[in-house]
Amino acid sequence: MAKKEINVGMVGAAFMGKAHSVGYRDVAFAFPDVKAVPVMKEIAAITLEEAETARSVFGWERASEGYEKVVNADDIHLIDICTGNNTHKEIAIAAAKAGKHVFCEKPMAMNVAECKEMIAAVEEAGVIHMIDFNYRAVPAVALAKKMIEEGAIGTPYHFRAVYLQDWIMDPKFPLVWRLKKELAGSGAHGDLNAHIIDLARFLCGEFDSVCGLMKTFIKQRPELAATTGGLGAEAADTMGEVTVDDATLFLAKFKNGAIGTFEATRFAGGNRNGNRFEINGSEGSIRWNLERLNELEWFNRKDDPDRQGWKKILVTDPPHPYIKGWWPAGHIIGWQHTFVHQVYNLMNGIATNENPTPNFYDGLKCQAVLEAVEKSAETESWVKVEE
Ligand code: SOE
Repeated sequence: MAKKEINVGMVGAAFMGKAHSVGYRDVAFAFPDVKAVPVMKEIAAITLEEAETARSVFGWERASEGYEKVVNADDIHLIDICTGNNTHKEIAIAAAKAGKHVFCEKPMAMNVAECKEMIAAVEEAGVIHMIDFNYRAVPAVALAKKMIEEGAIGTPYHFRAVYLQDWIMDPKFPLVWRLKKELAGSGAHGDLNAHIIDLARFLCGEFDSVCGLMKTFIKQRPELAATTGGLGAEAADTMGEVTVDDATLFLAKFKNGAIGTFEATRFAGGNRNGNRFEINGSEGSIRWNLERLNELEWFNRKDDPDRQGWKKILVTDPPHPYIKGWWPAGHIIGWQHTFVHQVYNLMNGIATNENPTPNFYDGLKCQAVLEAVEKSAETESWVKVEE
C-alpha cells in the first residue's frame, strides 16, 4: 500500500528553514520505514523574493509571501514554523485553526501565557504538534537516555550543562533579531538555555526551583544593514540598544532531589557551539559534547576499582538509536542529521495519530523554567517553576 504523503508548508526561509528542509529532503532516503512521506510543497517568507530563492535552493515546489497563504492552502497538511520567536504563537494558532499539524522552532513562544494559548489551539483542533529540540535526536544523546533509564548511572545527583557560543563577541556585530527583546523574548537564555533545559528534563527529570543571573555585556551595537546567511550580518552606521541577555547562568533543584548548574552565553571566546552536559549519579556518570557529537562518555562505578575510568562509546553502530538510517559502524554523522531524525519522529506521529516528543507540552515546561529564571534574576531570589 502506498504511504500517506504529508504536504508540508514551511514559514521562514533562513538558517532554521534550511536546517528543517534537510529533514524533509532526506527522511525517506535515510529511513525507508518512515510511516508517512513529506512532500516539500510550499515555502513562505517575508518577501516573495526570499521565498523564491529558498524554494529553488532548498528544493520546495512553490513559494509565497507572508504566512497566511500557506497556512490556509487547502493542500497543506503540516505547517513548519521557522520564523522569529515573536511570531510563533500567531502562526501556530492560525495553522491549528486551519486544521494543520504544527512543527515549531524553539523556544516555543515569548512566554508561558503564549505557550498555553498555542496548546489550547492544537488541542481544540486535534492536530499533531512537535517542537524542535533537536539535540534529543542526536544518537549519543538518545543512547544516554536509554542507558540512564536502564540504570547506568543510578540515582542522579548532579546535572551540569553549558551552552557556550562566541559569535557576537565583536562589539561591531549588528543588532540582529536575536538581540532584540521584542522579537526574540530573550537572548542566550531562550536560544541556548532552552536546549539544555530540555536536555535536563529529558535526561534527569522535572525542575522544582531555580536561581538565576542574567548579564548584557555590550549594551549598544550598530543597527542591522543586512543578513548574510546562517548567523551572519552586516552593520549599518547608526547605533541601537541591545535589549536581551548576552549570558544567563542559573542553579536548579530537581523534583527527584538532583541539583543542577546551567550556563548559556554568547561571550565564551573559542567556543563556537559548545553544548555539553555531564550527569553524575550513584552508580556512574555520563557526559556528552556537541563538538564531539558521535561520542558518549560513561564512567561506571561498578567497574573494578583498578579498571575504573571514562569509557568513550562511538555511537555509530547500527543498534544505536537512529543509526539504522545511516552508514556502517564508524562512519560518523553530523548536526544536520538531527533534523532528519526529528522529521522521522514527526512523520511517524502524524501517520499513527500520536503526538511525537518533544511536543508543545515539553515546549511549555521549558518555557516555565525560562520564565522562572528570568523572575529569579529580577528578584535576586529562588523561584519555584510553574507546574
Ligand atoms: C544560534 O544561537 C543557534 O543556531 C541556535 O538558535 C540553535 O538553536 C542552536 O542549535 C545553535 O545555535
